[in-house]
Amino acid sequence: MKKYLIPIILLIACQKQEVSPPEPVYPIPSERQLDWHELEYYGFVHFNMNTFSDMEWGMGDESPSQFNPSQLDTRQWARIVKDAGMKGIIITAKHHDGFCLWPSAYTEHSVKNSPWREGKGDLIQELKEACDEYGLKMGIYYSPWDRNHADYGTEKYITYMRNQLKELLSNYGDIFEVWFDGANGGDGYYGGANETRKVDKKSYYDWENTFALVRDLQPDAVIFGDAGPDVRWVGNEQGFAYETTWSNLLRDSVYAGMPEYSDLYASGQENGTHWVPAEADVSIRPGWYYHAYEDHKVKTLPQLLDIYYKSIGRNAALLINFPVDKRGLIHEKDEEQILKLADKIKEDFEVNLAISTTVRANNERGEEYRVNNVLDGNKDTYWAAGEGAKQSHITFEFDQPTWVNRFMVREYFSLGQRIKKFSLEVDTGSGWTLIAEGTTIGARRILRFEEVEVKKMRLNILDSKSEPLIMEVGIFNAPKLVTEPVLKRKKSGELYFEIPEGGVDIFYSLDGSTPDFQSSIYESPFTVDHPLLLKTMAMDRETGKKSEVLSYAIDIPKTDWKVISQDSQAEKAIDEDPQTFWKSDSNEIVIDLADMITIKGFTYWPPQNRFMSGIISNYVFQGSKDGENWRNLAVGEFSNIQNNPVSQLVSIQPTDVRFIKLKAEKTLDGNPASFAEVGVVTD
Ligand code: FUL
Ligand code: CA
Repeated sequence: MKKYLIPIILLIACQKQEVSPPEPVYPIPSERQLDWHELEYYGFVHFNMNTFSDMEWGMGDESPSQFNPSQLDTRQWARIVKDAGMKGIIITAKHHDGFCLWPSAYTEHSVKNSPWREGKGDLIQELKEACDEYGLKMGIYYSPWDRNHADYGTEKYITYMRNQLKELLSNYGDIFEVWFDGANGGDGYYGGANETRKVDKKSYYDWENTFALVRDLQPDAVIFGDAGPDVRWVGNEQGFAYETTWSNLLRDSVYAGMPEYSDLYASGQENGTHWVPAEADVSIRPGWYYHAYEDHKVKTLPQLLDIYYKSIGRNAALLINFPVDKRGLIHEKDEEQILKLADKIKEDFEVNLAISTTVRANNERGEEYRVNNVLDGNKDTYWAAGEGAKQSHITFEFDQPTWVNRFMVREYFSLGQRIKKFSLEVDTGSGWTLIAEGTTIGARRILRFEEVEVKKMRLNILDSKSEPLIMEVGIFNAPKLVTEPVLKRKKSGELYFEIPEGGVDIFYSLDGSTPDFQSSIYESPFTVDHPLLLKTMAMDRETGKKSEVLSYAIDIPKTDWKVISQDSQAEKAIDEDPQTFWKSDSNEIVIDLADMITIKGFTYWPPQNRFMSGIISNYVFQGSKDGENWRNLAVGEFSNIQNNPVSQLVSIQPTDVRFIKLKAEKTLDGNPASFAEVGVVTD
């Protein structure tokens, strides 16, 4: 009996009506772009002269002798990137300051004249070896703008740039992406000229021939630039794509570094002529390069997770940067955070609940394009809605009511990005309700919504360029993100908590004890009028998962405090928000505490914005009973405030005062003193 089975199946298959595949909707991705789409998530490393000059954009006059990492270990980078679930590393081979991480034959401004490995080192080679060992791909960032090179701005420099690209693209094996930065033209060292050089960004680099060179040497590499040609910039450095993100781009209207790019082109266009998908780039710290003063500003898990959902979940690839430090290592704090993200992503997408549903579509093109293809985990099979269909829907029916909070859907984009409008509905047992609406889907779209118990879910394609094609669908119930609650305060003294995701409970204690689920549950803002230590944690009561416990020293409220100043901005120094600050032209702040108070110290928050100005390094702190006669209560310096610009606390002998004055004797950059927040200690 058994041996007849195969011929019979073949017979049935042959008798089946042959259905032709859907026609492509142009533009469509090239082979090299299809390979690139597989990566989705990879790492950036900014490590170069700026690491040692503590700058973001070096001038080009730095000396190679400054480049000297003490423990450089590209295998450490590769291990972390691999553990983070990323597929490759792009390295800043040459940044705007012109220093080269490989011993280029065409310049003296490179590692070969540095003390690192006694001038024998080649960082690109070391990285390549580490990538090979860890199964990662390597990409090259190359800044066209070069503030070191004497010829920058002339024809000769283009030859130099191409010679360097030849080195980078011939000597280090396969390169998966060549990253051309759009920032260029401006002042610089330029071999000693120290002047401003502007270039015509459209024509100066003769991109056509430079791209041809890349194609010739690395035919499989994608080329990144504002205008592609293969992969485009997402238009911001925060790492997010847009609710509407097309892989199609009006490429011929765009050139690298054009000022209106972010506003007009970054999200792609429905009628874009070329396939140039978006890559979202973001640094794990505020800066692209390492600065010790940003050690406390490494992005937190909720921030990183949000970036993940807003890039990969919105039809873009995600490129996260590690500012490798002066040792030549990814900093411990950066490692810790990126691994937290990796764990959380794994957890969120662990179980695809869609697999166990019964899936139906209102229509399908034919047997080969049946709707079960969206659940087979095979990226070569897909559901096609049928000739002429621009609207249609897929229904997922669960055996039993199931809690869900994520919906992931992918178009079969090899035949073009098509879908223009969709919605998601759930049936909880009492009919359909809309829970999300959207525009583009593309390579991957992930929707996050409040957890809901459903019997059925329905994806409605409401508008599409042509017959919609869906490659994959996932339905998940991501565990709640149980991160520490953040305590905030209003000027009125009211305390309130912020947590990134709803659905967890916040517990707190006001007596110094460690909170547990029997402690007070936070419901609404509350006031405390005396100093105390507040401890708090978040907990998901369903799973019992707890966050870390955080402690906050609460002091008296600033309700009736006033800054004595004509400047309306002055209140920002006592609004309980360290993100707002007041720049005082007189280099001091005088505060009326409204009552006579016994103080035991004071606190100072320096400004928290990216390029902080007016941070006080040396201070005089004074008190007064009448606002006329002042007495010095403390004089000193805020040590290490440059590297760690967090709240500074200075204790004093208990003193009765009604007025306090904090004066800057010196600020780090010589600019007028800035006060993000000033407070007193009374306990
Ligand atoms: C920008 C550069 O100017 C930054 O320094 C950094 O390299 C970032 C990735 O691209 O255009
Ligand atoms: Ca403030």
